[in-house]
Amino acid sequence: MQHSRVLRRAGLALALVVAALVLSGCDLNNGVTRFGWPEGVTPQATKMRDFWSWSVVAALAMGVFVWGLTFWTVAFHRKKKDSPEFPRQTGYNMALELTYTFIPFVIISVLFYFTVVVQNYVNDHTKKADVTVDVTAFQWNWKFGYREIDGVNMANTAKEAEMAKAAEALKTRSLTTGECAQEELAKLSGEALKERKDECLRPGPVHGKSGEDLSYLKYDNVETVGSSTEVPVLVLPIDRRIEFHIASADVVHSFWVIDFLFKRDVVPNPAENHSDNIFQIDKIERTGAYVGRCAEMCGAYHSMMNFEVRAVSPENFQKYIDLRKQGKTTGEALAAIGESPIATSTAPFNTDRASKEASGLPGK
Ligand SMILES: [Cu+2]
Repeated sequence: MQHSRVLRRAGLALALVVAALVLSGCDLNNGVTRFGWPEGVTPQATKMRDFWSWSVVAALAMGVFVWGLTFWTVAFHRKKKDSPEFPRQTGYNMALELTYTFIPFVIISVLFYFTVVVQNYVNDHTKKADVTVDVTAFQWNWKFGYREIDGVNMANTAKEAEMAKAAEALKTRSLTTGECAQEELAKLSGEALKERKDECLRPGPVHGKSGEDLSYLKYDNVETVGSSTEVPVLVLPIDRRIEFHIASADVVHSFWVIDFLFKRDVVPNPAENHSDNIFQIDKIERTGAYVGRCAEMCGAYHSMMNFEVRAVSPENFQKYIDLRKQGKTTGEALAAIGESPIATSTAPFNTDRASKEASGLPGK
């Protein structure tokens, strides 16, 4: 019969596509089967990219099957031209209906399973990192600091103690200090005095803490801060496990390195906001300059919050850190290890809002 032949051919075509993929060693890392995604430079990125590719392949296979059935039905089960009869109706076929309820359930379960497996891998940060980096986002730039390198603590404990002390002062801000000075209160009376006193003693908005309390932010001895004229460059070694601790000094930002195929929201007060602000990458696989961006609309200059990850050899990284410890700037230390002292993957944008010129794009 004619339609069984068509079906057989469709099945054969599908089998060929699957066989081609399996025979190619299931390596979907090529321009076609990445389906628009970049290659990625971390093992985490590779896992996510493979998952994406296989999801699209599965969706396409399912799509071809469904399109096949649709066209088969349209072509071979039409009302015949010279027959007054409808084709045989197959509604309320219990077995068929149970089957096409069951199949999507299986598809969702499989996708869910692999989503959880990949997600758990990407979110895991239980292993000991070689380099721990503090990332602080603020309107509108980034600060990067090295907290720990090969077990050596590099936190700026003096600065952090100072911030903690300032926070303590905010907590105990009472009728005798700051905006609730006695002199001010002495001028008030009755309802106004009561109101002002209430205001002074009211717990802060962040779980009772003051909104001005920034003691959750991290400070390190070696830091790189971006400005509107300089794109901050975060220098990292290849082949080392890196751990990122991210926090915002103001509104919600998002840390996004395109070649890591990863981004995560950077929020203020991560603990109070129940945000897991730590993540790891097993390693960066290749040296190079990788552009980073803020991926959460965070105000007027959001689009200019760019940074760069510069991946260098572990030896050069050690030299870079030693130079930074000796007081060299990021640019000077980069130049000393034979790297470009300024970002190469992106450039500072023109912050003049009245300017009509496009700028800041590499090659412009
Ligand atoms: Cu931002």
